[in-house]
Amino acid sequence: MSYRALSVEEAIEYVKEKGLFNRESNVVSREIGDGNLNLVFHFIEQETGKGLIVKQALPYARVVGESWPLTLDRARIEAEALSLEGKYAPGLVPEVYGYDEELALTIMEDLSRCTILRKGLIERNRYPRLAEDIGRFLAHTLFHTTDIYLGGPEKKAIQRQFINPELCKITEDLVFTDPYFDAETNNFNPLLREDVAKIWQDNELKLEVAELKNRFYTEGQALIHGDLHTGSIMVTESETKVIDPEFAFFGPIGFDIGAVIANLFLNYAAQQGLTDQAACDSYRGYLIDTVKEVWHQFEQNFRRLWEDKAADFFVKTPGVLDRYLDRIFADTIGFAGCKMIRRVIGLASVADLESIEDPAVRAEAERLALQLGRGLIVNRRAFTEIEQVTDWAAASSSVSTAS
Ligand code: SR1
Ligand code: MG
Repeated sequence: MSYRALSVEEAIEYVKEKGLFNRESNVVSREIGDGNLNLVFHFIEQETGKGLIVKQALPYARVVGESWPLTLDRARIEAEALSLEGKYAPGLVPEVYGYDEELALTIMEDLSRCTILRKGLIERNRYPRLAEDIGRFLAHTLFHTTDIYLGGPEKKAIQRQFINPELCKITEDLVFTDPYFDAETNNFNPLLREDVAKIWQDNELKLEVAELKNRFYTEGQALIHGDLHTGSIMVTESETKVIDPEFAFFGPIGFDIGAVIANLFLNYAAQQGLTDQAACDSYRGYLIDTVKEVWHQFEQNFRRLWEDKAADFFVKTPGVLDRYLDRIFADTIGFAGCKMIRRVIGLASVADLESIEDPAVRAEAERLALQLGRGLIVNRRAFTEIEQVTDWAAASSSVSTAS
């Protein structure tokens, strides 16, 4: 079948034809995609309750429409990345049952028992497994795709599979460029005009963003997920699943860790909308603890993997691992800052902030997000421990609340 975007009826026909359900079964489907790019079909077989997901790439960015064409190859990248991630972090990604190159679709495990983490955080839920699972996911998927583990030639053979120029370009533009000038795609709260204009004039900040952008361009350190915000994580009380690696490519490790931390801090900033101060403080405490724990879990797992499995000539040289991790830490903090600023100024905001109805209250939360984002970027080399970062964030937000 040559490519066409499936209707719900065609999708049901497709999964039956593939033998995923009996032809006679009563299969009900809904298109549930709420992301920026793709169609997502959810199927339920009425007789058995068996569920299934089919994710189909559209030949354009759904959030903008057909005027923004986009490669279908991202469906292949996603299917192949899920398979590698599943190998190194078993249980932490959905199971893939099939990939159809012509239709640019992936057939995968139904995760409807899980909640999108962003939604769960907006509802102020707490997830006991989250930090440990995400730290493990990061360490295992990233370590096992470095040169340090694979060796140069094998790493490059895999890297070839994940050349992803169009999706990288989206990040280069939307994260590292457009928020720093009056780009047409930007979309920010009009009450922030003065704050945003200040950022456009802020050469100290732009110098640092230029450096981080250059690291994103050039640091092919490991196979990164590439879009690991809280909409790409699904959770229950007892499990965590990372979805949607269509932006995957060989990039800087800190970009993935920074994405997780940025999105926890964005929710932290969005608590500004809460009138119940005790509830705000308590949930912020939980978010801060999660930020710290994600980093610690990543670092502990990564150190263990390095000690057990690293193969490079220099791995036992004293100081090499510490220096490698220091670099990842500074990248993490800087990229987290970039990812916060883009969600306030650029295209594709986040529901944590958007769901604050009063524009003036929302502006307060967005100002805090900008202030934290800027601080993370320009101070990233001065921070040496995650506790310094979270203490600084907590102190900045209490000043911002008081003023
Ligand atoms: C046009 S795509 C906009 C954003 O959605 C994705 O989730 C990525 O974050 C991208 O930057
Ligand atoms: Mg996505």
